[in-house]
Amino acid sequence: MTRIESTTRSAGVARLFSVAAAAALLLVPAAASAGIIGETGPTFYLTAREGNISVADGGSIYSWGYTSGPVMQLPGPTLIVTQGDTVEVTLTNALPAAAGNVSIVFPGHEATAVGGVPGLLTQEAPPGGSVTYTFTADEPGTYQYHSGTRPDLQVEMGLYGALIVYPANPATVCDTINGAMAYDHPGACFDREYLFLTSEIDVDIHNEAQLQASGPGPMDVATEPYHSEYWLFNGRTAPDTMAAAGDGLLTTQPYNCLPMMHPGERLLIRLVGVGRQMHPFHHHGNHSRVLAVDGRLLLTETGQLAGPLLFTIPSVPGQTADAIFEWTGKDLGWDIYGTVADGMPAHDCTDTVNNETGAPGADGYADTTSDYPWEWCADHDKPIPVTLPDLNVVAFGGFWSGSPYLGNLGSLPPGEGGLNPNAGFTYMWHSHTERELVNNDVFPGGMMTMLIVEAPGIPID
Ligand SMILES: [Cu+2]
Repeated sequence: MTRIESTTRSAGVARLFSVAAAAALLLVPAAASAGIIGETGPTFYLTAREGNISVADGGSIYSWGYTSGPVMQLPGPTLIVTQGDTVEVTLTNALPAAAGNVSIVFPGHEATAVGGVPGLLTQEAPPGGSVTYTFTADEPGTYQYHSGTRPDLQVEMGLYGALIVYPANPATVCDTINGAMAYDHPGACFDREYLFLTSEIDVDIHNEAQLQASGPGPMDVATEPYHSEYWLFNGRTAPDTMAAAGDGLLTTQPYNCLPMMHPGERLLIRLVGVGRQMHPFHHHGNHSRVLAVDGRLLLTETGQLAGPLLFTIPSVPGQTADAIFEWTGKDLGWDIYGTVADGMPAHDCTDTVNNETGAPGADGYADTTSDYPWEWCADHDKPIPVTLPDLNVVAFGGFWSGSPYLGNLGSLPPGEGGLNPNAGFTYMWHSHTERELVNNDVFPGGMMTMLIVEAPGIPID
């Protein structure tokens, strides 16, 4: 057994999904980000365009999307601003004339509009025309934006995106990576943040819109009865969710969805329900503390966090939820870094300070300064409490590193594994409506990804 430094993940991923999607899927090493990829404001120029997205069963689906560039994207750019900003969004309509007008509404914000023509919910951009929306980002939090014109059709087609407002001049000081926080509250400090934008697709609607797109209009596309065949995180179906952000094969779907962390870090989940279906967002590995809903921090009268501790967070259409997820070796019952008897390097479980506060005194965890941080010392040197089966009788999952110990790659038969080159611990994060873990009825797929808990020292950029 060898302790892993770092390596790549590409070849193995293809093998995992070789049944359904390997031919279509060329996964390259995924680059997660401590921050969320998006475009920073406060001024944005978006254009509504048509195009195609790729789904992981090899399909291509006609769609519409907001973009700040020449090619549509799904979802629209994640708009990033700071509390207090006066946000200005100019929207231009480059959709086929048959699609008619298009617009944007910003739930949670009072937007005024200049230009365009009157619509049901707001001023709209007629074909070839523009409209400018302005609002003040009063409160920090996670929000969404989407079309306010025939939203049953235009949101289905892809006209939506996320809006993130970071707190300004916070009183709170966070002892996290970049001192990051989602709200001005100690409970909202985070080390890494990931967007989970949930949506679904009924292909019939997209096909009918494509048929009518070159016609005279106005479009008469039925959106009921609704039967979706695809379910997406951040505009992608699994396993594309785990491919790199900006992957060259997913030109209209720039955002991936591959949460990664080290033990002891605080991961912020920004969950955004943009579709019409509720999705039970189920994250294996631990519970998470819900911080806020629709950009409003949930607090007790005395200012303590009041949100629930959940294992499944409902992703509700039109709603957003923020939650903090943490992972350590606590309560596993065995030494996450392995035992000498198992051939692991000897290591101490040095516990002299409180990892949260830095105050002197043991807190049960290996110190963050040690080479083996956040091990639960009560389980130090305890082997995994099962006898691992012989390699000849194991059915291998692509994420199995060959070893139950963090950062350790074990022996694997040729062609097995490969998805977990740093021997992290992987946990599936997915919709718990399990029929949504397919691409057009082919499993695995859909609204699914993996959290990867990497060993200390393994870079997560
Ligand atoms: Cu599950």
